Amino acid sequence: MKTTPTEQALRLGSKVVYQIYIKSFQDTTGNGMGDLRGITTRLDYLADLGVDYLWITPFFPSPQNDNGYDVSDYCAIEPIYGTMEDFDELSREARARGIGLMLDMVFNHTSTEHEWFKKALSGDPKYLAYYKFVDAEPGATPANPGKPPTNWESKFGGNAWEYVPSLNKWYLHLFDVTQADLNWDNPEVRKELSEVLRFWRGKGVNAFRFDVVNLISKPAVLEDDYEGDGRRFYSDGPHIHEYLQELVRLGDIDGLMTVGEMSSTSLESCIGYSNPANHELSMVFNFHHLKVDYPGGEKWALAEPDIVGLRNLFGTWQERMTAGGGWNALFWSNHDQPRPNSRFCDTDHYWYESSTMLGLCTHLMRGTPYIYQGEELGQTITDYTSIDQYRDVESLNYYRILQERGYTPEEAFAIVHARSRDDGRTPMAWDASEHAGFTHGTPWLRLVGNYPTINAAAEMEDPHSVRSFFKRLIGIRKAEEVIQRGDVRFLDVPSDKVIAYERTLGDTRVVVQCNFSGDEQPALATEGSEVLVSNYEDESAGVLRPWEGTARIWR
Ligand code: TEU
Repeated sequence: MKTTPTEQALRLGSKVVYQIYIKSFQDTTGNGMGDLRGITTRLDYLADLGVDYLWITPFFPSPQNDNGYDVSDYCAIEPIYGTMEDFDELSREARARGIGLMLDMVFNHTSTEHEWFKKALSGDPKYLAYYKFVDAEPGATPANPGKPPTNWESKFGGNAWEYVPSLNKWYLHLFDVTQADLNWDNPEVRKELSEVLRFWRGKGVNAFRFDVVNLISKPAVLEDDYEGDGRRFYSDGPHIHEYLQELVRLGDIDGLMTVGEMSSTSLESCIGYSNPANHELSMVFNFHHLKVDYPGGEKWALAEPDIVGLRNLFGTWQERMTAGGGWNALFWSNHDQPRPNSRFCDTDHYWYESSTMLGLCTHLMRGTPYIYQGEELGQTITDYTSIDQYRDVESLNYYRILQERGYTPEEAFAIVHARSRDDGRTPMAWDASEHAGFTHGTPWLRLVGNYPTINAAAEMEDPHSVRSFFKRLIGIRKAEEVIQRGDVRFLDVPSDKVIAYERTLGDTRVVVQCNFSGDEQPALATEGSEVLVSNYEDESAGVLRPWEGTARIWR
């Protein structure tokens, strides 16, 4: 079946996805970690918000070294998160409310606790061929294993290869040492993974998110990278489109709602992944816009965000993905990113304006918006004061690595504080009671101290809250075809702190203007229009006020 670009927009452009980081969403057992039943108890809250799909981060058996992104069995439930019956109940109850579940498939790697890896470690050739094992250098011994196969760096710090003395081989791990990369060049691996999709399909699952899926196709020749950390060799790798098409075909998921997480990707590749004619994925996450505050591309250093760069990235991706028939996932936030209101705006002085302007900025673009739990409440980054309050493996590694690079403990802490993945992973703030209604036990990760005011219960009652604003944004997407499928064009603006774009469909035109500063900025003329949505109550011609986000419509 051929899908035309308009059908694509009709199918995807009216949907909104809500991301649940299960460990931090709602605990029902008192173990301090969220669980599947916790999600079920909060379905009415999510239905009220108006979202269509819940992307739930991995809840499969896992040693939890990377909070579930180290999967040891793809077709079962991790006991801390519940049982298969809990999953079935959640699935049923969600469907009864018109909400679909989007499962998170971590197919680039497995946990080293997975059966397949254990069999590989025992020397079974079938399973050795499931992973990226490479013989040690000639003459290598366990006491002196020599150099790793390449100088590639793990995304969590250190070399990406681990030596196994009993085998005299190295295996590749682009992430933690307990996350071994699968060998997608092996057709049996590809078949196994498509069976996983069929298993969950059989349980009625109709949406999937694929973790770092553009890293699955490694180059045939392994070589050192003298220009970078190795990513240019394996990102959007040689057989990536072929493998994705096969996975979609064998897993029988063509036409379902799917999104691929694309690490250090290119626009051309993303058109390929998401153009319906290719039968790969519905849409893509790319992260270029979330690096505008990385000086020289370095995550572990601090800088002010480059708003002109941000505008150019949004503009290029919006316009060129549209022209190429691709489709964008729209997002600021997920479980790997610090909360964007704290990161890009000023939550000390303009918390409401900051949190709502960001939402308005992406929700009216062309694509499918994603809301990360707590974003709709304006939750902020942590107020942690000490490294032992952090849990994330990457944060703890880099706290050490930064000091090895010569930073003082205080400097290293300041960087981790601003950059940690735990900044977005603190428990969901449900109400003002102890532990914010998240757990009766001890939360696995400390809550942010502002939850007595920033929480769901308080914001549900207030028609002017951040949550009410997000609910309105979702309502506008549902109501306005111009937002669902209109064309998009970025506009020239007389300020380097403003991002503006227009959406058009027939005679309808929407102009969105966002002020990324705490100062007044000049606004574009908008005669003859009316306000579609704004984070300021009254109108003010000619200027954008601090952190103002306003959309105006001509009908
Ligand atoms: O993330 C992939 C990824 O590239 C980023 O998380 C990156 O590692 C991070 O920003 C480093 O600065 C996905 C998942 O979202 C993440 O939670 C997992 O840890 C990772 O894959 C491995 O599965």
